[in-house]
Amino acid sequence: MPPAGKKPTLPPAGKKPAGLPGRKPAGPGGGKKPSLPMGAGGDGAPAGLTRKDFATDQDVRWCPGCGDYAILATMQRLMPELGVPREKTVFVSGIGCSSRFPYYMNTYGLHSIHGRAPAIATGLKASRPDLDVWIVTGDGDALSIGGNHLIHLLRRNVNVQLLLFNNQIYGLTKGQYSPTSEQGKVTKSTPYGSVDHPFFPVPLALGADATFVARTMDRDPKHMQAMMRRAHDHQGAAFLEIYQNCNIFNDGAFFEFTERNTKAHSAIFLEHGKPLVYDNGQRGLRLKSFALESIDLSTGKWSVDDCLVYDEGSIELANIVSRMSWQKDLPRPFGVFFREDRPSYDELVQRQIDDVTVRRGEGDLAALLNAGNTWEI
Ligand SMILES: Cc1ncc(C[n+]2csc(CCOP(=O)(O)OP(=O)(O)O)c2C)c(N)n1
Ligand code: SF4
Ligand SMILES: [Mg+2]
Repeated sequence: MPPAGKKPTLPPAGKKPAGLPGRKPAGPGGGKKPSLPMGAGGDGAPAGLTRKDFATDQDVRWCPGCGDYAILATMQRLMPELGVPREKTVFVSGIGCSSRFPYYMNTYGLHSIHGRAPAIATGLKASRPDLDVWIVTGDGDALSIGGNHLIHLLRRNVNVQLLLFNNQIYGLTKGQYSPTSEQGKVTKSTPYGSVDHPFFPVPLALGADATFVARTMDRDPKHMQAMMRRAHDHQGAAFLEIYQNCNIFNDGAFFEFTERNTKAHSAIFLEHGKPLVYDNGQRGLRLKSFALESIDLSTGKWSVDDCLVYDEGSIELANIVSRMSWQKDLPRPFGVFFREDRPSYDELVQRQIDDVTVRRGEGDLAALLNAGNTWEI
């Protein structure tokens, strides 16, 4: 956590609500945003809200310079554009610096239990599908104590957006290594270097059958906003990893990919239907057997036509490209790795309730509780 007593300045200015709880059967196939009545979210948002309407009167308790500010500012700028009323928007977080996010959003929010934001958000979305639910979590919160809950949220395809602020460290508890810290990381809890093999969140999300998987960075607000919007537009669990600088306990963890002097040749931006080109058009990636190879486009030997054209609907490509994170000689990918349509958990729950109600009539909870064997104590 930031040094006590500091009041950093406010950050610079800057879905998909599914069907209402009213038992609307959800059709198979997913991918379609149900239209809502005015006032129910989406098209019902009051016009004229600005970024300031989404800021709160709370003192922001992040360290000055923390990457969390840029993420907050980007979200506050995006919110009016999404057009979802504040009272229909909920931010659910776990525990960590990142998880303080709901205090700073003028919407509903739950600063919940360590690692359990996905479980709480699942219950919320299943019982109130009209709400637009965002999860904010950190690499420790989501992948250590909450690893189990994360993978089940993704495989179930709960219709929420999950933002994983990855700073490769436990910030709140003052700098212990996390599941995304690199091997050999020296921290107070690993004074001789961590021996753990790290997780890469993107391949993990793909392995859990997430239907939307993307990565962005705190230092590129334009890209970050575009990815947040894509996550929001997706019907189903949208997983967005955000590289976030913790300037106190892990400063510069991602500078190679985010800073002007190295970004062009260290980062590549995936775009559906476009060739994989980076380094200001000087280099590209081609598929060689089951792996990617970096090719020099400046010598005349190779051209853009030799580069792989990205297809975000291909799980095979997504798996190959996500594994590039392990290869030092290849750039780090950002953008949407994968997207597919699949009915969401909350849709299926509602559909099942509808089906059973048609066949058996409205349920009677009191009768259910008193059915079968009961005991008086
Ligand atoms: C049950 C429980 N175990 C451990 C902790 C201590 N703890 C608080 S936050 C945290 C990790 C936070 O790391 P991360 O999720 O990466 O968030 P960051 O602070 O880096 O944003 C830990 C271990 C706790 N609060 N509760
Ligand atoms: S993530 Fe790091 S820089 Fe940000 S508030 Fe926490 S300790 Fe401070
Ligand atoms: Mg962290």
